[in-house]
Amino acid sequence: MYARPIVPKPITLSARDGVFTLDDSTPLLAPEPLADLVRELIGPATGLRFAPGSGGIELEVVDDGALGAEGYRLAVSPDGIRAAGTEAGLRWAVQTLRQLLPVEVYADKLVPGMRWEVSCVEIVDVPRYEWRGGLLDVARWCHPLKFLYRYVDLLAMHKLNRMHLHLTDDQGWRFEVRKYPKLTEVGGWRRESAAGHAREGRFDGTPHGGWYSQQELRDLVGYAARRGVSIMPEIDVPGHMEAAISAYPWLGNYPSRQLEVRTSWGISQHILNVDDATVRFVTDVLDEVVDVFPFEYIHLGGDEVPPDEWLASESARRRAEAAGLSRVDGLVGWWAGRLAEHLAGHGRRIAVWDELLDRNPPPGSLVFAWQDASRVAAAQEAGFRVVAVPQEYAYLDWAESNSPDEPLAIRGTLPLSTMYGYRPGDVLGVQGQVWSEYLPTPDLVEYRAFPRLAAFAEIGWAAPEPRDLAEFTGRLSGHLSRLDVLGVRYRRLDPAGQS
Ligand code: TNX
Repeated sequence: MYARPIVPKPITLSARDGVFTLDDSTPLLAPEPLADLVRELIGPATGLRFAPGSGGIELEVVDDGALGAEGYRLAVSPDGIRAAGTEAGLRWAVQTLRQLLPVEVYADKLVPGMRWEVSCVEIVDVPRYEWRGGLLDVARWCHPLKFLYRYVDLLAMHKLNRMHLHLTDDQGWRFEVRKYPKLTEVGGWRRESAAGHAREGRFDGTPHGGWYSQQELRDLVGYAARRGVSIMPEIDVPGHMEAAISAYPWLGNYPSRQLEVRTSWGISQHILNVDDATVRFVTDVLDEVVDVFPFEYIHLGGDEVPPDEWLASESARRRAEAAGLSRVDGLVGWWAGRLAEHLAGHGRRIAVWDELLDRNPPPGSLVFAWQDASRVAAAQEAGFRVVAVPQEYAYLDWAESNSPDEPLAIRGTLPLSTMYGYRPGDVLGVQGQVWSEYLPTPDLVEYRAFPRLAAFAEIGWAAPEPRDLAEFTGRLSGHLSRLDVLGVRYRRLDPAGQS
């Protein structure tokens, strides 16, 4: 095996004799956004300045059909380092180059006395799946903005190219909406609940909340884009909306009732009503969302919508009838259709959870199949593009084991070995999901996400066959020393044979 472990595994890698050593005289030839990326990713630890010039590191943008949109070639010889690919592909080449260097390159400040040596190698690498994502739920707990940046870095390090930001839920609204300031002023805060903190013993009764300004998110989007990560925002409707209804009670089915931002987990019964004013409200919100997030897809949720309030509502019944629906729960599809039409006017498409499959989703929707693997197949059969996130393989909020030492989790168990064994088939891609009910702190998020997200990243990038768990965990244990340098609070690997 090659001396330095690469995760996700390159499609082809041939070791060659010799080494190339980066030093202060190593020049860099690359178009500007990429030259900056090299300096940002390799500069701080090495202290190298990479003066412009040829004969050192050379990154060349080429249009080579065999490499596709994100593939790259990378050759390290005693004479220098050459990479070729699209701009997107070359970003991944830089990530691979970083993994070819000593792990200390991941330090955020100068590591003195190092020899920045790279063994010679030839790599040709093309991802298997177009969508390789990570969902982060910032609604249940408002994770610090700084951590969102760190998560972007961790995604990019694993060649994951999509960040799905779950921005709204029953327990909190995190996206600043200028037209409706109470969404964050009221909907962004909840009375603290013991849920999720109970076992850690840190419940102190103080309210929890927070939100991100549009400018903060715009900056995050730009930072992520420079690293090859597109951010897809999710505004989850018409269920999971208790925080919004608490801020503006007229959005709900009992406008005279003042709700509270939900303080416990689980699914709220309180959902949006189907009035024109409420549709208008959501389209107003989406107008601000598209202004911040340039990504083609906006995720509109559609999961777990209890129909009880609509069943009891005269206007919902009339709306369903007018839309030709035999049951009120079909209104979930009606909602998606109205909003998809609105977003089409902005040149955007919608993504939805797989519950929509039974509710006539708008054609062209991207379906996130989460309930189980059979829903992945169902979405494909129904002719939709699919991102496979079946919970039994993709839910990083599940505990890895049933050991009593495991921090409290919503469900379990999902060991690394199971995750690594997932074969998504012919889908658009895969995504690891971090729901954060029981993950109130960045440390806990990291504990649950790593190293399982590295396994999922490898499925998304390489989908290696045969799936050799021992080979992977061998490579992974070397990779973990990079996470050590970064200070990631990952879960230690189980002793061999026990995962
Ligand atoms: C189901 S996945 C949910 C989330 C929860 C998650 C917990 C999905 C579309 N809905 O609201 O956080 O389970 O695992």
